[in-house]
Amino acid sequence: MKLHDLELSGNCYKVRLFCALLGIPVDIAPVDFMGGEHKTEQFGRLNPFHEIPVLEDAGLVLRDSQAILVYLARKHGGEAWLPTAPAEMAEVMQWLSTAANDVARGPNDARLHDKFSFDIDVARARDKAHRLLRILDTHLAGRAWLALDRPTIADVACFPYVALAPEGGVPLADYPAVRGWIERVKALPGFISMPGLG
Ligand SMILES: N[C@@H](CCC(=O)N[C@@H](CS)C(=O)NCC(=O)O)C(=O)O
Repeated sequence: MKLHDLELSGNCYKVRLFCALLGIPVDIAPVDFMGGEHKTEQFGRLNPFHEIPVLEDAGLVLRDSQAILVYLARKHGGEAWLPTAPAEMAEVMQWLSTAANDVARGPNDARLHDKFSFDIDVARARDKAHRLLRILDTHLAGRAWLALDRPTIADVACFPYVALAPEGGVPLADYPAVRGWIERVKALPGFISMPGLG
């Protein structure tokens, strides 16, 4: 199994982290992101959206970190990380949508602006980040995990850019339940870190 990867990407880290939590090996193929390798025609044959991560597994080529988590959870995680009962599966999936939308357009965009100089309306991204963090903090006030009563890929999908929010000028000081959740994720057996997580 091969992951086309960038160490500083939270979307790629999501996949590395989940492989570590599952205890499955993955070969890392670093992409020269700053050199524009992902924009080449050759990379476009792997992912026509020209984005990382991309996972290759026995002839299968998968783009999008959420889709990759779904694949790995169902292939290697049994019912633990993504159960198949309709309501339970949907409860996890709604947080994958949150990761792809609210997390991406909030804390992720703010970090892209501050850390990688992307041309993004950073005030708007920070507003969205704080709106998301208020919702998460309320949600997590009376529970340990985002979905169900245990860690699932909902937590893995949302974790990186929420935990990295301070790198985009979005402090977590006002969100104690979110900080408690971050510590719980960091305490999971097999957890690995990435630059910026402290
Ligand atoms: N929905 C995709 C988004 C992936 C994405 O935006 N990746 C970034 C790196 S973190 C990228 O490759 N951006 C391409 C670019 O900025 O040119 C996912 O979750 O994997």
